[in-house]
Amino acid sequence: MISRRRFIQTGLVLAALPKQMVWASAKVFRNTFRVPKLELGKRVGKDVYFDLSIQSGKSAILPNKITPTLGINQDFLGVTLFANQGDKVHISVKNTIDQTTTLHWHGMKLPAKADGGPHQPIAPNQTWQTKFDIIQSAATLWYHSHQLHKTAKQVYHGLAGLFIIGDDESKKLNLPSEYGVDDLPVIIQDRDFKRNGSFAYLGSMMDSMRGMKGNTVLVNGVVNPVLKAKKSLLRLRLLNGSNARTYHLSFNDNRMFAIIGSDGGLLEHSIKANTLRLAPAERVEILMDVSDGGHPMLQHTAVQESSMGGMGMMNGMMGGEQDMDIFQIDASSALKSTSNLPKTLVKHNNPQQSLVSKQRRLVLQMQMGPRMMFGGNAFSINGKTMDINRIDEVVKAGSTEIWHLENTSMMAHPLHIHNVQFKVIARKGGVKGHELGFKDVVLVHPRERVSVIMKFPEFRDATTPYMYHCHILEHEDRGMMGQFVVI
Ligand SMILES: [Cu+2]
Repeated sequence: MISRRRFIQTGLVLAALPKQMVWASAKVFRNTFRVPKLELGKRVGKDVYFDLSIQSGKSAILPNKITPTLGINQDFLGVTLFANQGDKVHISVKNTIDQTTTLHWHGMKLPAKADGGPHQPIAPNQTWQTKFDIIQSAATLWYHSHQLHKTAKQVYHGLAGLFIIGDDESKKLNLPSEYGVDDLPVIIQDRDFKRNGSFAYLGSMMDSMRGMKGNTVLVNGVVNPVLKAKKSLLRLRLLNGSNARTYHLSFNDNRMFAIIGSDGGLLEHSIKANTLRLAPAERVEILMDVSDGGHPMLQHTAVQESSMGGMGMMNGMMGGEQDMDIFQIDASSALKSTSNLPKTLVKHNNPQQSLVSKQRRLVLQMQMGPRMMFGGNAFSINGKTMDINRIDEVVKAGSTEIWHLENTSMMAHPLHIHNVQFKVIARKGGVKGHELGFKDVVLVHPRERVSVIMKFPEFRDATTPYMYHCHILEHEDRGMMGQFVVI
């Protein structure tokens, strides 16, 4: 039996240890890691049929509490859709909830009418039928609500899931690819709860200004789960599905991992790293070796993404960051993997600078004052807030363009462009890590200019626009969004 005095001493010893040693030795998560159900659809040759239902549900997220949630084919969040490059997907989306919503295929190259943005609303009890060809390479994409002015709240309550694309080139690499075994989705989201267990959303003016950040982290809808690793080489498909928080990720034992993919698919070469930054909507695929049988914990380290110059108090309020544990891996019974960690992955068909026919400038702004304080359209791009009846940019199909994203506001904004995968060609400090890959969203810091190059797909539609917008969903809903058509 440990005496009280001995117990106190042990406590002191623990307190004196470096933080990461305490975590590594003492902290063990108990909740079971949940893998969203894989939905392969009904396949007839290259035609794949998906039947989706947007529904409300009740979820056990906190102990002894029930949380009202939204989901796609399940109570909370969406099933994982999978299709191959070259497939034609036919998707039926039935809206069984009592509000109008949409489903947007984030990162997908597709005709504007199939995009699932604000121009394809699905009223309650209605079904939206859409179809498109999968023309791009293997990637971890996702899908989520994009209802005008309602996206943030609907995603927060659960309208988001993964859409994985496979292809022949990636299959040859012998990467871990057994879904739920050594190929694992990791959807990271932060939430706040009311005492009765329901989600707390926009409790303060600050939540709506900086975007909603919660104090509880969920992985695939579960609070701080532990993953019992079955294999010694794991592929994690990380999605930052949070409304506003940017994560600075590392493992508590500081272990190295290999970054193999970004938003738009696999990188050309794997990159060794022990930290990575993941802004809202970004995806990164990593490979990690857990053959040591350890218990690594993925953590978020507080870094302020906003900058208010000398206004220290405002800076703290705008950032509101704290260190957070995300999930743990228990590798004590992992079997030796036969998969690879290749150095060389796939060859990229990069957009050519010599073919650039147009350059555009998007200036990201926020207006302080009454509009900001009282929930109006206080966020803008090029001085304009989102207007669904206004086309902001007209792009030629098949053309190559450079867009310069300039942030004159005091907060970082992750800017997302629909229907393209771009390359970052210039940013402060150079382009590094997963930002070397194809991307559809990029974080732009205060007073920073990030330049991206992209080739637009050959889909023409003069009347149905695509969106570009900040992926802090409260900013998107409050005006930081514009529309472009491709002709
Ligand atoms: Cu923003």
